[in-house]
Amino acid sequence: MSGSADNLVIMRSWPAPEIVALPHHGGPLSVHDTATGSLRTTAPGATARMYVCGITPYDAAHLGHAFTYLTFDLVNRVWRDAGHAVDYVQNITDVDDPLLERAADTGQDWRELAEREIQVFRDDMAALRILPPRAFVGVVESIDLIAEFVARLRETGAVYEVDGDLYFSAAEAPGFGSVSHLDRAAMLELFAERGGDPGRPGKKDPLDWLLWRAERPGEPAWDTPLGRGRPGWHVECSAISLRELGMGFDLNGGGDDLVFPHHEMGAAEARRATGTHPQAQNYLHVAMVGLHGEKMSKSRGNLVFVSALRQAGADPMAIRLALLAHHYRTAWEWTDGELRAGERRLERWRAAAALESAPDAAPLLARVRAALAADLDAPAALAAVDSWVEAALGGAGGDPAAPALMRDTVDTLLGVALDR
Ligand code: 5CA
Ligand code: ZN
Repeated sequence: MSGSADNLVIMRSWPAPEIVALPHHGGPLSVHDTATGSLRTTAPGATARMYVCGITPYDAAHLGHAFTYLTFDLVNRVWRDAGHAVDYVQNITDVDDPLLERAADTGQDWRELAEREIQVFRDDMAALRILPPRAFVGVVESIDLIAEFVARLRETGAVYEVDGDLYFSAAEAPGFGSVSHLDRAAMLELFAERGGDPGRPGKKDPLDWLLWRAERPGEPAWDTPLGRGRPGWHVECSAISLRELGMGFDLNGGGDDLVFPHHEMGAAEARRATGTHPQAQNYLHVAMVGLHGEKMSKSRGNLVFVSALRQAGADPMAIRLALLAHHYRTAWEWTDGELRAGERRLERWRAAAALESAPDAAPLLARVRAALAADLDAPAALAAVDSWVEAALGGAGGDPAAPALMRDTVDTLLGVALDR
């Protein structure tokens, strides 16, 4: 396998849904920041900068993924509504062990597998009306960038070699623990569970992590100044976010399975490489969606796919409403009842939006804005719309402009289009 230019595919993201401007502006967004363990008001400049960890494309996109990307979509919408531009970057882990293993197990070419799943993901994101990132960046197209970043880390003296592979020394990681605040025993446990190799002989510390994997027979590898090989996992996100957004960007996030080791190790890399910190002002993590009592995960195979629901005829807006019924910090379980509840809600909202007149929707806009600004309380926003809808369908109000303002509010802030 070679790293020649013919496999350099610059990733496209997906088509953007239209955003309608609402009257006036919403207020600043507060979110629960993992690193400080507190509710913090985000304070972006004219352009808010957000990085979100993207998929490993061997099975995309299940409802857990959708819940995570929807959460950051709310961040995006609330910031825009508050008057900021948003510079949003997302990676794609399009070369990594789990993808290569799946390809090998199923006798597929790993590139074709990734390409196909990335396209399913794009289609799902577009159907769910998730705003696309400005930069949707794959690892395969970023090999040189990542190798340069690893070389830069090596120059700082934080890197050593084990049988040709390069490791970051946890002892040289400035501020290690400042994202997750876990004790060492918990770190060791999670590291073993989530792709780490605490037991590998030759490491100085079990927590030291892989930056660069030298070529193995049958595995993809690229020629770089580090030798032939491929990047480790965490370093892709620190290198890509640093190039695209710099240091101190406004929000770094993903599902809460990424707090440790992924975001801890990535933050340490960025800090060591640049000598500055923080990598991000806030770290936001989304609680896990489960199915049948366990986290929905590709390795467990207990998945419900957005694409399968869509193929079975589910309205993507009902799926979106089903997800919005949950707060991002509360783990929950998917059931068929979730989708049915989303469908019922969508029906009622559409009926109310189609009325000739309804109760003034300006207070509704204010309530939805306030709910989302307060740690993205989507369930509270839905409850506000529900009560307006109930009044409207009950015949209250005589404002002919109200249905349009309600539609725009729901469309722009919640991303739910009510036209059929
Ligand atoms: N490629 C890496 C990140 S660099 C990765 O974690 N890929 S993933 O495909 O496993 O997950 C993609 C995103 O969905 C991550 O942010 C992950 O934290 C999130 N995620 C995965 N499973 C769930 C779940 N069951 N519920 C909520 N979010 C999830
Ligand atoms: Zn990541």
